[in-house]
Amino acid sequence: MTQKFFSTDKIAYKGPNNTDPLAYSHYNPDEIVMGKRMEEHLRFAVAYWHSFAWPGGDPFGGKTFDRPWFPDRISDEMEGAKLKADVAFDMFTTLGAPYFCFHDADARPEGDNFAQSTANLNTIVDIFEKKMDETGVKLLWGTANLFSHRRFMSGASTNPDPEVFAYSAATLKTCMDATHRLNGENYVLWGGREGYETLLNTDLSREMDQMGRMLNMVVEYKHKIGFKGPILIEPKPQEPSKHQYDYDVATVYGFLKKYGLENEVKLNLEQGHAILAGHSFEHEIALAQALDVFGSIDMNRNDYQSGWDTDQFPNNVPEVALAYYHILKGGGFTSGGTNFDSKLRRQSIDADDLLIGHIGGMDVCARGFKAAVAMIEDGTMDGELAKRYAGWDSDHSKKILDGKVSLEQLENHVLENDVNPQPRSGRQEFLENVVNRFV
Ligand code: XUL
Ligand code: CO
Repeated sequence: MTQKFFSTDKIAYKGPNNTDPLAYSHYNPDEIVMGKRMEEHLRFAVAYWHSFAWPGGDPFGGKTFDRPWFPDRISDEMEGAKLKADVAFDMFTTLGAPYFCFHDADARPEGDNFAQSTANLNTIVDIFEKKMDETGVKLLWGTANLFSHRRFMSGASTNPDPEVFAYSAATLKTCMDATHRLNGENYVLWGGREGYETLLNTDLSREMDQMGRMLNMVVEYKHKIGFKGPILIEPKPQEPSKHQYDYDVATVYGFLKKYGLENEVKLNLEQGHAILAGHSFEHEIALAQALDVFGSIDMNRNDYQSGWDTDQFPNNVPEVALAYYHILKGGGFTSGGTNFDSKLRRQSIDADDLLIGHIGGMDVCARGFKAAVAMIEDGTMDGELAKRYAGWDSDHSKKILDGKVSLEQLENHVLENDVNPQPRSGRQEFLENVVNRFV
């Protein structure tokens, strides 16, 4: 790179009294928490698309970001893609972000045909490989963009045209190959157009079968190439489609069961998507854990008034704290991590705004995480939960759950013991006040 893009090349931790906008106040990667470095707990990742490929447009206006790698600034698109990779890795190392995530379409220019697009991708993957070696930055996950190009407007695997299914399968294969080559720790599928606008033109049952078949092919290929990380589905209820098939955790789990994939596929949960589906983020996390399909997270919030997916950096510590509380209770991340699927507001046009957005996100996550650790170490909340369900630990109760007791036997039990249960307080306010001690 001839000219530096950012004004600094190192974001340091300066502690909670810090006022330097280009330093961390709470994220201290080397701090040992619960026996592990904070960096290893949180496993932060930068999203290539929002930071480097998104031009800042909205439905009423075009690009606001003036980046030297955009096509109106550099005529050779491949040169632009290389410059973009330079700046991206410069940002990862400046932030000290251990991971990044990318779609094929964020990283390489679209070719005139499939073969050329793949060749472009592989050229950039060569560059990524070299830069990852040099910097130690790792790939949290790779994914295919099967939603932006007009060929995918009626869906990828759920398209009425089997040739679009084939094109999508071919694209998925190239992206899985790229992810495997770069030692990606997960592979993500977000079904951006896997849904419908109107049932008047949609055969829902057929489309679900197509999607189930594609996912099975992805799993078969993963095993064939020896990719060790999990395949992750990212649920979202709507946007861009009016209705998306991967609505939320419960819906995706039902889908996985129907197509025999519940032991093969896990989930990448996004905070903003949970809210769009009418859930809290911790609900989606706890449910995925209960169903044994929790994988990774995209930690970006929505604007709660506007009602769409605004992909903002997180800034609500109490919300983030409850998310990490559940993640930690489930044992923490294994292959997953904290990806910022976050973009700047379109008026934040300075290069350093990209650093500042990520610094804020990482600091908010670190604060929430530390609060979650304190809640766990304090133990009041867990203790309350244990007390609330203590009755289920008796031998009699265990027999019920083990299927050894019938309705008639329970009727006898109630009659013989004159059972007359008395309600007990759920103590929600008490528990909320406990949480408030830590956030
Ligand atoms: C879209 C979204 C995607 C996925 C990856 O809402 O979250 O960026 O994370 O395709
Ligand atoms: Co996402």
